[in-house]
Amino acid sequence: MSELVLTSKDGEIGIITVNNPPVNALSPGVPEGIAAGVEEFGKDPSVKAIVLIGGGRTFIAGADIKEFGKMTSGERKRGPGFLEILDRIEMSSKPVVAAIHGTAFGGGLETAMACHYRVAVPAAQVGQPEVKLGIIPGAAGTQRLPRLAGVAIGVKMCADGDPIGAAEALKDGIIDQVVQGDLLQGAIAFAKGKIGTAPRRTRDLNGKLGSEQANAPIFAAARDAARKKARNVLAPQAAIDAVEAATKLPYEEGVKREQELFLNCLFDNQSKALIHVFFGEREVAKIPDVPKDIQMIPVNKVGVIGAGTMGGGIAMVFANAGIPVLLKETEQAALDRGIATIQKNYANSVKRGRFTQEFMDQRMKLIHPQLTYDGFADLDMIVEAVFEGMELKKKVFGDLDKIAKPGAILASNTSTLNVDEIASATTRPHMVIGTHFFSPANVMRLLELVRGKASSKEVIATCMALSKKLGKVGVLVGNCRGFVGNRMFGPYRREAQFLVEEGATVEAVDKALYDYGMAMGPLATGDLAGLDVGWRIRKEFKDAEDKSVRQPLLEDRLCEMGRFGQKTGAGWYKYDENRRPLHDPEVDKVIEQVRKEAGIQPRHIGAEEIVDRVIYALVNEGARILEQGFALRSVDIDIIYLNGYGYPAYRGGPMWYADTVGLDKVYARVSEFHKQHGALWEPAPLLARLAKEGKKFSDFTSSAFSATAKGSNA
Ligand code: T1G
Repeated sequence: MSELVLTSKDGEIGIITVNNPPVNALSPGVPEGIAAGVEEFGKDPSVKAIVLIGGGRTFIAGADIKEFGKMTSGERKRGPGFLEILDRIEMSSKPVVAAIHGTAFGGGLETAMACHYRVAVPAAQVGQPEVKLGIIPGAAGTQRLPRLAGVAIGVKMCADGDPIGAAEALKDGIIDQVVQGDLLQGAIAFAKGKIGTAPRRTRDLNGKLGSEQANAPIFAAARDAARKKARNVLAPQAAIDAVEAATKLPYEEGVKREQELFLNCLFDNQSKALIHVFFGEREVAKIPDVPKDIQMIPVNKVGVIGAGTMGGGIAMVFANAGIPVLLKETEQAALDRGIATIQKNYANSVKRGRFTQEFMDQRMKLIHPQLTYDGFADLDMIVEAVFEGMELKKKVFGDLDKIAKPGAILASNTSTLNVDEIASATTRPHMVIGTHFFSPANVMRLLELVRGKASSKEVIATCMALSKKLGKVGVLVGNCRGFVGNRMFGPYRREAQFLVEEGATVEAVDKALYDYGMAMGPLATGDLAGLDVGWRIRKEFKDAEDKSVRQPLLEDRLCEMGRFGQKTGAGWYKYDENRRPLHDPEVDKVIEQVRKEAGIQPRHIGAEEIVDRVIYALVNEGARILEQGFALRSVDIDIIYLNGYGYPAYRGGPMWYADTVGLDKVYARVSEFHKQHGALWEPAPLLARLAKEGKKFSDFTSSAFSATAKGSNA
């Protein structure tokens, strides 16, 4: 028996233990080991029943995702042998009980459902998260789950991919018992109770499959919901088709249909992109020059300076993680406004069933509003979230330097300003770091951590780990203007404006990017965030502007008219009382005026050019950021754009997308734009080099991750 799967006996009970840390993935040798264990115990007359359990921290967390990339389309015809192995478990003449702790996900839950019974500890979770990887359950999960839990729950779990807890799984019929206390002993006791009984095979349980008439509205609603929640994404629709097949076809034929749908998804670019994202979200946590075992700074008490939109949201983030927060403002009115907004946000979540009232009350108790620095000397970390002005931020950091205890982390939520300059206002720049949250901070998953030239490795490691605890994806970036996300967003929105100046309509630009998969078009996004934010920053950096380079004209013109977007009821669009964007002829007049002044002859611009201009502007700037060392890897940029800027995950991120298109094609298109539109489109040297070498951005790792600003974007 391989070391990946161990067998042992407890009286008449045979025990099969999966031993493949960290998550007992079904790596090669694991399914085979389980099947060998069932066979061994099948032949052993002293064994009357079998328990399958996971060693370490979890039951089986699914197929080994690393193996997917190795599958060739040749395997398309054969399909993995995993199904047969599950059939052997199900056909065992002796009862097989799955004992679940941690996560029974994907192939893990499918293995458990091939067993005759399932017991779990209260904290266990079960789920079919395959759609999050752009695939569907591929080992009869879409056939066995609706047989256990019914069609509605089966289709929801397979199409959403969200896990459920043990109590809910018991209620839904997925598991048979919640074991209090020791799992293995509980499972053995349960198995003993099944000795001598006929194995209950899930494939034979057709009672919950409903009728075509009863199921039709369920599938229609599921398809509708998936179209809204996962626009343009294949897998959820395929998962629904597979569960529907379970209700219409005999078991074996349903499994065949599932296989077809599974392999279609597996060999599609969407799943490659989503698997890139899965590993990417884990890769970004690894900082090459920060040792894994470095001493972390305990963060148990935090302070937030500023109770505005960002400060209030950041306070909620810490409170939601159970960390008490001192929230400081300068004036009572501002503090009251901040607290009122926090209460409103929590109340909305309670109304939408995301939180209980009790959870809200507990969280509100963790947020302590105040007008003084009382208690700040005792805090482990302080996050400054005041108005985006250098002088004010330096004043605050100067104050904190005198108040905070020596080992406290001093963080700034600046979204554009130089972190080293902010740190220079203290005597402890090694304890200073940028923690750039995204609005609304209590919702957006991204946390851009800005490494100052002096930020210590302990501070970096602590904040990277803390971001996971806060439910965020922390990405470490260098300290250049706009860091990574906003620095790339500049060219992205610049091109959107230029396209309108050159002849495209506002709606056409936004529709092209929306159809491409962006959560919202670039111009509508500007209206949502507030056009004045960028306008004020442009005015602050006006003197540094290179006059020889073309600048977008329209948004400044709209701002001069007081059209800041949704917050003023008008920007690129005008908004009705429900904040729905409407076409505004006033904007057409502004566009016409600007074209006339700039001598631009409008022309027809198709969606393809719009997407290429806007997305390749992102990619080209991303390439500069990589070669200048302000991002460690191209995947870091991808994860930033997916979690902070509404970039579609099924396209993997802007850098992954460029790799998928092929850098030779991207470089050719960028060079074309360079000829047509001048210096702004000069191809990044890294793009040119990788294209010539036939390489990808994912082949490039920044050797010199530089914290300090250098290169053309200093
Ligand atoms: N395959 C390979 N590696 C995996 C893995 C998997 N399924 N799951 C986790 N890892 C690695 C991960 O990359 C990381 O590596 C380490 O384990 C710890 O993970 C046939 C086809 C289980 C909830 O989608 O959701 O089954 O970075 O940091 O936060 O129908 O991992 O340390 O080198 O995430 O405690 C379906 C995916 C597969 C579950 C644990 N299963 N995993 O979270 O640890 S498709 C999934 C997770 C399938 C069948 C189909 C989470 C977790 P490294 P971690 P964690």
